[in-house]
Amino acid sequence: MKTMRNLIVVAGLLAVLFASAAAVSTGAGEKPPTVAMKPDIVINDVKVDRISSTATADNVRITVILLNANPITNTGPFKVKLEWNDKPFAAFTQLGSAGVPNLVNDPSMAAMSITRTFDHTVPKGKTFTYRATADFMNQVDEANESNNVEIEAYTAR
Ligand SMILES: [Ca+2]
Ligand SMILES: [Ca+2]
Repeated sequence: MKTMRNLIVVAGLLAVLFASAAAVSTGAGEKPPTVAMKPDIVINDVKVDRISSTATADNVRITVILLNANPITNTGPFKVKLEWNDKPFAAFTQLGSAGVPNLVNDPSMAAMSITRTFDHTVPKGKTFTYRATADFMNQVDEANESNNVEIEAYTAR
């Protein structure tokens, strides 16, 4: 009995599928259906600039510049995080995260990037490495998920 009901449900779904396929193919003269392109969040640059300094440390501002590399796509909301460590191969500690509401790539508009900044203090004589990761919560399904991390080091002298 249950199997019969499942069969009826499957048949119904197939009928809907065929109906929508027919609706697409009757669009004579229209453009062929295009596959929706996925967006691609890219970290364009990570910069570390000294904004002030004391006898013992530099106060730095880390600037993360984000782009969407794929034309005619939107990312929707996602987050970027910034982490740091104070020696090579040491574990990273999260400094902060920031939200981005949307990254549009519209070729008819000027190139659009979004910048997020984080402030930190580096003791004199230390080299800190900063690692930015875009979409670290995997909110956006992208054409390329392997280009979302960028690293930049800073030495306080
Ligand atoms: Ca990406
Ligand atoms: Ca992603």
